[in-house]
Amino acid sequence: MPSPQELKEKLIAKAHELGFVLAGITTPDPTESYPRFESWISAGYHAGMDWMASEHSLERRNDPQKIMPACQSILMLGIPCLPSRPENSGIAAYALGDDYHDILPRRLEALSRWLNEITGEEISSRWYTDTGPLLERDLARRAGLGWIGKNSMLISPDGGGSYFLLAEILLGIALPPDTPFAADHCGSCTRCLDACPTGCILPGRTLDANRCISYLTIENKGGIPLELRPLIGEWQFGCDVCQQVCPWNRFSFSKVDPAFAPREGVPPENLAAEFSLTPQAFNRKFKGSPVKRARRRGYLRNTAVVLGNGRGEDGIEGLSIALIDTEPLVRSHAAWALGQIGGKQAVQLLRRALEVEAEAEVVGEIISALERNGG
Ligand code: B12
Ligand code: SF4
Ligand code: SF4
Repeated sequence: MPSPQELKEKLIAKAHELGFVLAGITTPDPTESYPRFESWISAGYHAGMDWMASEHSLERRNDPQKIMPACQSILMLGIPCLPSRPENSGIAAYALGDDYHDILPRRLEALSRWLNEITGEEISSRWYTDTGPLLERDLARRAGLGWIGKNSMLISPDGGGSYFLLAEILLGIALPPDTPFAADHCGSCTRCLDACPTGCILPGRTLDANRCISYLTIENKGGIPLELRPLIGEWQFGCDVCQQVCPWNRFSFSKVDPAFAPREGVPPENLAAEFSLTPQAFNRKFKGSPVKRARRRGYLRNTAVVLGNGRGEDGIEGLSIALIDTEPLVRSHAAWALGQIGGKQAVQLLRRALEVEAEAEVVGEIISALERNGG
């Protein structure tokens, strides 16, 4: 069996081979920044993500050994996700290609299997990416991968910036930990704070999810608050503004994993045509894509908001289909969007919809859209 140091070097080399450009080891000690997380939850900044505040999740998030008592070290990994696609595509960079929640676990499993082979032992392991009750950014900082920027992203100084995703393997073997990242390379820069469309970035390197476009367009299952809709601009799924403006992202990783290459039709060339997606067609199109997380109704809700913000008359035809969608959420946001576009044709469609609409919430949106256009 190789020495712990040799084993660590080999493990990290293998992780690089599997596409994890960033790799480091940390201890399974409780995360020092947990009190920050707790006060974030107490302030309600997690918005509708109730799963984050559950007693069970809180207890485990503080202490990795509560998840795996045999854990002796944690391998923290980062994989670049910025495909070579022009920015401002309306869909966040990480969501243009295949879903990392599907791709990465296979690689984490392969890495664990490889470790067993090379040591000749059954080393206990548990792997996660995103969905585990772990404070991934702080663990990554502790494993030396980078610092936490003012936009709350984990940023790598090694030419990587922040366009990468995190994953980890809890290991039942002690490996020498890396030096935690202590420096703060944000300095006096405030570009992300100045550029965030909704001003949701908080001073403590966290944000208020209630106002974050990423939350509003992905995790939020209900309506988007009226006052925030115009601020969403062109973001149909997720948001990258606070990363696009970050000077550290001028130098992103040169080698991007083929799995994150943009899928066909993402982002769609013709937004208005998306309203014709039946539930089956939506599932087919977004099978294996992160976009499926918004579900059809969330995706079409967002699409309506983007068209409303664009105010182009070419959106009207698609929105007329959205106005008779089976989902009230889609109909209400389509009504809002038509109200934003305005003009004779939009008003006619809204009046006709008012005659047949049965849902009180949608009726309210139609009336308010008509009022904005002179009744
Ligand atoms: C909930 C969640 C969200 C929420 C809330 C985001 C937020 N900033 O809190 C929403 C839906 C808004 C979201 C959005 C996005 N997310 Co998200 N999200 C998560 C999730 C599941 C939990 C994050 C969390 O606990 N938030 C609560 C706050 C309090 O925790 P935190 O941000 O981790 O902050 C901790 C540290 O930063 C630390 N800290 C802060 N300041 C300091 C200072 C010092 C000195 C120290 C020591 C520590 C410290 O304290 C906090 C508590 O530990 C993680 C996965 C995970 N399990 O961790 C992914 C994760 C953070 N998301 C990720 C991504 C990619 C995104 C988006 C870019 C997607 C997009 N393009 O739309 C955006 C980015 C928005 C942003 N600027 O953060 C990646 C981030 C990768 C990276 N390089 O940082 C993660 C790690 C998922 C993954 N496995 O790759 N996300
Ligand atoms: S993801 Fe967008 S809305 Fe959220 S903090 Fe960053 S810039 Fe602001
Ligand atoms: S934009 Fe500036 S302040 Fe914000 S994370 Fe990047 S370097 Fe830090």
